[in-house]
Amino acid sequence: MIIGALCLGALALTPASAQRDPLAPLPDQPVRPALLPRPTPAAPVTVRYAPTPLPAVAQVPAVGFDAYRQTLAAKARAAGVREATIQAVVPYLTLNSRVVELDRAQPGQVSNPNAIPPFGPYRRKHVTDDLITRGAARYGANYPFLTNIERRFGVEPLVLMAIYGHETSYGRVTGTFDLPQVLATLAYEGRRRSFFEEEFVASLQLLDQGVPRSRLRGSWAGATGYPQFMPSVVLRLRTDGDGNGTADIWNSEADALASIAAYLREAGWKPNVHWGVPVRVAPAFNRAAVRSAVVAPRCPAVYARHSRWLTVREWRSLGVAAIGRTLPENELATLIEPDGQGATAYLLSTNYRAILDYNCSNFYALSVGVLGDSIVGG
Ligand SMILES: [Ca+2]
Repeated sequence: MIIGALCLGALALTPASAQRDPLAPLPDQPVRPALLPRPTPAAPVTVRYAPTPLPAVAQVPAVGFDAYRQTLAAKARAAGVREATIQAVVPYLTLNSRVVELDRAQPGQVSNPNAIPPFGPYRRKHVTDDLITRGAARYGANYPFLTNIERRFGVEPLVLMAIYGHETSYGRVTGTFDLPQVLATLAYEGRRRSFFEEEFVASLQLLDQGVPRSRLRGSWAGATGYPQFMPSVVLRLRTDGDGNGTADIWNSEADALASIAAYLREAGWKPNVHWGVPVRVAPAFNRAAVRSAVVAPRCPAVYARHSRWLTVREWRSLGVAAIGRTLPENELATLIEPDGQGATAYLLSTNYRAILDYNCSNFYALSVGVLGDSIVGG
């Protein structure tokens, strides 16, 4: 039942951020430019190389885009966007070839589990001393506010701070791409057309609500503000955290943190349960006995790395021992071993899945949890 409820919840939600493609099972594999052949120093100078063909990226034909603008305008009109807003934006839309290039460089599905990279290098890149130190300073300085947010939304504040740190380095890196342009480009490119068309219309609805065009900036994939929300998520969940009467996720940390809390609550966050805990797995542990037979309807490659659900008590009886923090004895948890057998593993509570709703990547969600733990001292 719990699994079913969680899956339905996941289906109902728009991921907060599309910066790392929710379709891709693992994030942040560095996108490396193709290596051009070079002569070694000893090679004769007469060696010639055929020119490297340009990749197919950035070659989306612009000829159809003029007509496609009218499609976007019609969709905006159908959604009730003001005509003045449509006329101020749609005629001036252009294709952004850099966005197409970045989108096509996204990692694909991992078909060979042996090719799954370990978590360690990603963790070292995303759970840095700098992020921990700055997160801890903010956490301490805003503790009364964060306690208030926890009372209001039931979400543990360390996770809010960690998402804020992971997404934008606490507001330092929020992206400079023009949202209507990148959303129109990604919709036109067509890989996920209906998703990006809806987000494009949502960006116009934000303009209708009085958000200045200059503020509608973000990542190449259309995520904006301190929490890196997609426009439809901004429309639905932006929250006034500091009580000044406006919900400004672009300039107010309090509003951003409250908005992240609103997102996680909607994604099914259960109060007073930690996201997960690091564990040691006994060497003789029978992994086949805890394998999950469920295929998740959303990002199945991500969920395929989780075991089936057992209570924390059952896990302990199988020799899975918490290192430090613990989860409640009767809480259900799944096991993940992101660095393979013999390395630190994690028992993940149902709340871990709320973080996956924010961004469907195990590396993302684990590093958010580990960063949050580090911010509060372990
Ligand atoms: Ca506010």
